[in-house]
Amino acid sequence: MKRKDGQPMTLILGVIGSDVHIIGTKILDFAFSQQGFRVVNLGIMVSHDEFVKAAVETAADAILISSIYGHGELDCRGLREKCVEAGIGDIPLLVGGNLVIGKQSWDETEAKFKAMGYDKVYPPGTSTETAIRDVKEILSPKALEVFDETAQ
Ligand code: B12
Repeated sequence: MKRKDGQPMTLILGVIGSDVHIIGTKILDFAFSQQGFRVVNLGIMVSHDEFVKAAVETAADAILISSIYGHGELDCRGLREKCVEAGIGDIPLLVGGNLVIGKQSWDETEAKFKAMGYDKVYPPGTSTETAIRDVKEILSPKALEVFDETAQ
């Protein structure tokens, strides 16, 4: 997916906090790259500052955060504020994985993360197709090509 200037849309991807579960982000990296996105995969144990620095340096179009080990609420709190401080306050923030420990009400979890400034919040087991569809939709106003809902 390309920007209006012809450059590929850039996504920052990483596993936040002290979390080492890397497999999901490897799959997301592959799937988004296949769709023509430029993926800057920061790997595991990524701090707020690392996400923000990478986004600023690459003029990224969105940040995709993965949190699998259950401490997502603690780890994700404050990232939006860091983005604002760095002058990229309006960058789309998408977060997914296993955001909380055990089985808690999804509606409550989603509401908590939205209140923290996340644009999209994904439940466990979200497919790459869903993630790609949403990112294309969110970024379609900045895109060169017309967003095609049927495209994978
Ligand atoms: C493999 C594994 C490990 C490995 C990780 C190896 C590695 N380097 O990746 C090891 C053994 C290290 C490990 C350690 C731990 N683990 Co572990 N682990 C797993 C396991 C078995 C599989 C995870 C996995 O790879 N899934 C496959 C990938 C493809 O799925 P995924 O990560 O969910 O990602 C997909 C989607 O969720 C989505 N997605 C993910 N992120 C995002 C982000 C966005 C924006 C979007 C759109 C989509 C998206 O896209 C992916 C593709 O579809 C799960 C149980 C399970 N069956 O899921 C437990 C599990 C994740 N682990 C768990 C726990 C508790 C731990 C430990 C805390 C255990 C401990 N007490 O030490 C530690 C944490 C260590 C740490 N600091 O991170 C819990 C988490 C509980 C919770 N959140 O409620 C789980 C669920 C096991 C359980 N049932 O209790 N673990």
